[in-house]
Amino acid sequence: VQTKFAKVLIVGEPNAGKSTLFNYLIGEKISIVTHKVQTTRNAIRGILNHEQTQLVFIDTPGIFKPRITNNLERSIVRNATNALTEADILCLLIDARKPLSKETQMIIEMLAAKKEQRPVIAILNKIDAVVKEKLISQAQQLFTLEIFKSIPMISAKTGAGVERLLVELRELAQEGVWQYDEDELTDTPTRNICEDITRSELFLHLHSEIPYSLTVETEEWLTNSNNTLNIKQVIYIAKPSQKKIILGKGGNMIKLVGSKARNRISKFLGQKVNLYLYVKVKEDWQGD
Ligand SMILES: Nc1nc2c(ncn2[C@@H]2O[C@H](COP(=O)(O)OP(=O)(O)OP(=O)(O)O)[C@@H](O)[C@H]2O)c(=O)[nH]1
Ligand SMILES: [Mg+2]
Repeated sequence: VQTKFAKVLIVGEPNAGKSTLFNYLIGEKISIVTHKVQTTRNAIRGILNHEQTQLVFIDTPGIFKPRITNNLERSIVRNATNALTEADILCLLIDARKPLSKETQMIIEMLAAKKEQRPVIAILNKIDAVVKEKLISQAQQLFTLEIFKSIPMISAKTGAGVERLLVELRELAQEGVWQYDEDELTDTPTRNICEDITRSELFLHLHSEIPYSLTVETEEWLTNSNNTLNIKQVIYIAKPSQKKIILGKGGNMIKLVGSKARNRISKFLGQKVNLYLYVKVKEDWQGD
């Protein structure tokens, strides 16, 4: 049987629901989701096989206009735009609840330049939270741009419309060899996914700007004799003054984040886990 293969890029403004869609498609919570913008930092690949077709989805950081002075913001956006050249099919995810944003319009301009080389699709997301009339006028507005091959409407949260989208993507896939093994789910290392789980708990529990400037790294990953996995992660912060906030009163915050993250990591790995979190100052990591 002739196999088919396509890399499908998911781009869009921050908070459009890209990682939610990605996880729904892959059937695993590989990419972290929060209600805050700029959750995803690196492009992450997930593989979905169906009959003879292999689709590789690439979840990217939301694209926005970075502040020139902010190296982290610039590298986040670069991680997304670099991925544009790698894909066979480009999907722009749009939050249909609101009018087309500046960011989305900026991305549409980037995609317009690519539409001769590969199909570009505009996906209206969050239809579970929008009235029908609004959806139709949004779709019309996008249609008149003459850039998009189609304008499917979905809810990444409920899964509505996603199966139809998949049928279309499989039809667009070209004949070619599969680039990943049949049983492979992602090429992102497991420990990076676990670092992201901890980072997302910090995002969820810290009500401040700090999560945007921190990073999580694995320092130790060891299975002990009781078959329990010991993981040591370091939370790198930009300023010494942030340490107090991350630790919380009497260590409350770090304990809460640690126990939530441990449960999720343990569930993800299907294994008992001891998670040890350390906070360290790394003055200039944003410039790395
Ligand atoms: N109602 C509704 N909410 C959604 C839907 N899809 C995503 N969301 C919510 O939108 C928020 C952002 O979702 P993410 O998947 O993290 O968005 P993202 O585009 O990956 O964001 P960045 O990584 O920051 O660019 C979360 O609170 C999701 O639960 C949807 O179809 N309907
Ligand atoms: Mg994301």
